[in-house]
Amino acid sequence: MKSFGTWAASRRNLLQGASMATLGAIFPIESVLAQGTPAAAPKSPKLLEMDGKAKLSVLGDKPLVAETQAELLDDDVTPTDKLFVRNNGQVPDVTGDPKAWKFKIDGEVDKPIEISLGELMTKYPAVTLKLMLECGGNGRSFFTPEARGNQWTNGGAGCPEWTGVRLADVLKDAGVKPSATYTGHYGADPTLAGETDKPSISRGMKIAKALDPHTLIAFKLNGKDIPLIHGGPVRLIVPGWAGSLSTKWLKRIWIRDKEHDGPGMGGFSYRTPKKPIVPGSKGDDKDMAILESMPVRSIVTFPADGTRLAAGARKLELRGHAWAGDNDIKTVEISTDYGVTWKAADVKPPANKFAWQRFTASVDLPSAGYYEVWAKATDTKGVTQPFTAANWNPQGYGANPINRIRVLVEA
Ligand SMILES: Nc1nc2c(c(=O)[nH]1)N[C@H]1C(S)=C(S)[C@@H](COP(=O)(O)O)O[C@H]1N2
Ligand SMILES: [Mo]
Repeated sequence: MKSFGTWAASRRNLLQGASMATLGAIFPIESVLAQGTPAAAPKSPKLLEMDGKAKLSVLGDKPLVAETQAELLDDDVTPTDKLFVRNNGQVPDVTGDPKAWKFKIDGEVDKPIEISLGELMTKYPAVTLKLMLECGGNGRSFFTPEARGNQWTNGGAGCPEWTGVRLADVLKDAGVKPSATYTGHYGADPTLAGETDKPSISRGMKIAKALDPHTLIAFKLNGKDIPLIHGGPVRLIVPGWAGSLSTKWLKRIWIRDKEHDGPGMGGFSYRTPKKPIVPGSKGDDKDMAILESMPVRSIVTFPADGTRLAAGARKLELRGHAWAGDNDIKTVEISTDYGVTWKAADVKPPANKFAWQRFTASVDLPSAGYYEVWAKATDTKGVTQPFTAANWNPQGYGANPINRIRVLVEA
C-alpha cells in the first residue's frame, strides 16, 4: 500500500496557534514544558500600533491583517478598538464629506440605483444590531499541515453593534428581477500593487442572503461613524457568513444572474472540499463548495490562556462567547480533564439573531498543578466542534476545533 504521509506533523497539535508568548508572559514556559505538553514553537507576536486600535496581534503588514487576542474579546459588545482588521489591498484615500460618498446597485434590477450615503440615511429606516463579523479563515492556524494564508487563531472575529439600512429595503426599490440569483460586491480599495482599476477582492452571495433582514449597508460602528480602517464611510455587513462578503468602502453591488466570479470566488478561495482530502495534498478545485455560513466556534475570553492562579485556588469562574454562523448555540460544554468528562456551561440567548452568545461556567480544580480548560460548543443543528481541525483544505477554511486554554494552580 502506498503511504500518503506520516503522523509526525501532528506534533503541531491541538495547542498550535495558542500564543506561547502570552503564556510566557503569564507563567514561565518551563512550567509548561515540565508537564511535557507539546506546543508550537514560541513566536512573539508583533502588536498593532495604530491610533484608535488596541494592541492587536499583527498577522501581516502588507496587507494589514491583525487579530484580537481571546482575552481582549471579553466584552459583550466588541469595542471598535478591539475589532480585528483584515485588508486584502490598500486602504483607499477617503476625503471630503462622507455623506457625499456614492455607491450603486445595478445588473439584474428594474431600476439601477446610484445613491449617496446622505440620501440613503434619509430614505430608509435605520436599524441597529449586534452582528458577528468573522473572517472566513478564522481558526486557520489550527490546521496541520499549515494551510496557506493568514495564521488566525480564533481572533478574526468580533461582535460589535452596527447601524445601517437593510440591503433588502434598497433592493426592493431597485426591483430585483426574477433572473437575479447572486450579488457581486466592489469596494474602493486599490490593490496591493496600487491599481485602482481592478478590485483587491470582489465576493458575492446568494440573493436570499442579500434579502435577509440582518444584511446591512452599514454606516455606524458602535454608534459612531465607521472608521476608515473598518470600511467607512459605508460598508456591507453580512453576518454569519465569511467576512469577505462584508465589503468595506462600498462602491457597487452588481446583481447577477449567475454565481459571481470576481477575485476571491474561484479555485480554493473561500471554498471547502465536498469530500475530505488528504491534509497537505493539492486538492482538486472542481471538488470544492463555497463556504457560506461560518462553523460553530467557542472561545474562552476569561481567564487568559496561561493564567497563573494563586495556591489554594480550587474553583475557576470562566466565561467566553460562542457562535455558529447562521445558527444559534444550543450548548457549550467545559472539560478540565482532557475531554474525559464535560460540564454544561450556562449559555445566554443572543442579543439578536447573528450576535454571539455569552457562556459562563464554574469549574473545580481539584489540586494544584497544570490544567487545560477545554470549551466545546454545539449549535442548534446539533453540529459540534471537533477535537482537532477537520476537513483540511489548501487555503485553510473552516478550522473550528474545541478551544483550549492553560491555567496553572500554584503549589
Ligand atoms: N473593500 C474591501 N472590503 C473588505 C475587505 C477588503 O480587503 N476590501 N476584506 C474583507 C475581509 S476578508 C474581512 S474578514 C472583513 C474584515 O473587516 P474589518 O477589517 O473591518 O474587520 O472585511 C472584508 N471586506
Ligand atoms: Mo476575511
